[in-house]
Amino acid sequence: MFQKILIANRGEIALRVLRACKELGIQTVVVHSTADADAMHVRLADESVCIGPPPSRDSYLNIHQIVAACEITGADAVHPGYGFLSENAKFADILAAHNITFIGPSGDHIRIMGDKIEAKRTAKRLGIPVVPGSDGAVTEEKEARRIAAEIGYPVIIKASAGGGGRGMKVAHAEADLEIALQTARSEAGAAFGDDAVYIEKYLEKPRHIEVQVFGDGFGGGVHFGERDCSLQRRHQKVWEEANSPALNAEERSRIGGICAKAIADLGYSGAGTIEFLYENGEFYFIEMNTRLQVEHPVTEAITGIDLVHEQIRVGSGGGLSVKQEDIKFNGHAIECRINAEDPRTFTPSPGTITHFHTPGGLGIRVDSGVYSGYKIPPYYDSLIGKLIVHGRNRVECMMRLRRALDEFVVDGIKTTLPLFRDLVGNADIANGDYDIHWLEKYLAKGE
Ligand code: MV4
Repeated sequence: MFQKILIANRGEIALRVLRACKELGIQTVVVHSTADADAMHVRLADESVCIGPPPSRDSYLNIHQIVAACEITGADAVHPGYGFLSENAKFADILAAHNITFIGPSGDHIRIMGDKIEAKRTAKRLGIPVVPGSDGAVTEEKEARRIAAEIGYPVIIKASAGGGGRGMKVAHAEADLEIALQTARSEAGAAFGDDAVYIEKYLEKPRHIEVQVFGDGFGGGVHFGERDCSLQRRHQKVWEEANSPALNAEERSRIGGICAKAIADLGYSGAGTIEFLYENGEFYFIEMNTRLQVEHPVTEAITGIDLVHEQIRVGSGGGLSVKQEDIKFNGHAIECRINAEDPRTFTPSPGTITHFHTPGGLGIRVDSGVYSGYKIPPYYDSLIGKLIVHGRNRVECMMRLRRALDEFVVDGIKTTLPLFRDLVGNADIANGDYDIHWLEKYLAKGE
């Protein structure tokens, strides 16, 4: 097991990882920018190293400063959290070259999944159902026309170096195709320095369902069920749940089994998320994330398993603490992302939190790095906490969530709490009847 882990992140996820390290008796080092000197994770860590000025590229993204902090403190592993360097293959390779364990998959696996064309080709080879479309990059309009005619309109053109919704263009008919292809290619070239694009059938009303997987580091793979993350705004998840209201146990175990086997065959190590679009009872792979995700607590709530403990165990070569047959899905969990933003316009609202009171009681978890008197710096993303609620079934979970939202107090700044108080009272949400476009339509109506 590791003696000392350096946490290369900030905010609620730095605290989340720190808690797991403490429970496992592992010493903790955190790195922070000058803007985060008063952050909770800095106060609670055994050691902290200031690695630079506020902009991320000069601190949380500065690989050399982080490696230096490892050397100075004698950390034997790095947990990258999510965002920042968590899916940076070069960072994983550099740490390995310094004999420091990157708690995550190999640089090569990160690289494959970062290239969306390569990721899709790999998924298909491993027996994962993918969205119909081109086999690789498409450059010529003629070829694009042939593929689109074959799969049928509408089609979507995506940047291979994109992901997470960046660099996509929809063509509803052949007349739109040329412009869609040209703009997608030039935007991809400008944004990512790589103009490779691919074509897929455009699914009009899917849900976003993702499967939590783990490779044990010895060629084994398991799945921890799925999360439904269909409620998004501008490709930012807002509300996530496990299980998906759309799946039954048989569908869960079928797609989960396919993903677990693929992860084993790939020789993948650590936590991963296989993202699907789900429409008319069918799953279509879109991307794979090679990190721990923001929404991992809903999976923890229904399985009772600490996924960060598992990451650390696997990273240190100790394998998983559970086999597939030990992973049971118990009840229902929902996560609300509480952002320091205007609940209608989503404009960031940094500043001082004058009063912070979190709900409690059975089935309630709040992951947050903020406290009364804390000043939110304006340099980073606006997530200030997550409310995760568990119940024996979805109805109980929703009742408990409504109560927890009533108790939650965040004064001094604007937050997205009022949005969630509206959503828990909505009939479509109560019925689990929503797709990836539901939230944007709801917000556009201005109800
Ligand atoms: C799609 C799609 C429809 N058809 N691909 C957006 C983020 C990126 N991960 C993939 N995305 C989409 N890919 C096909 N073939 C619709 C989206 C999409 C979306 C997906 C998940 C959650 C919210 C979304 C919002 C708009 C579009």
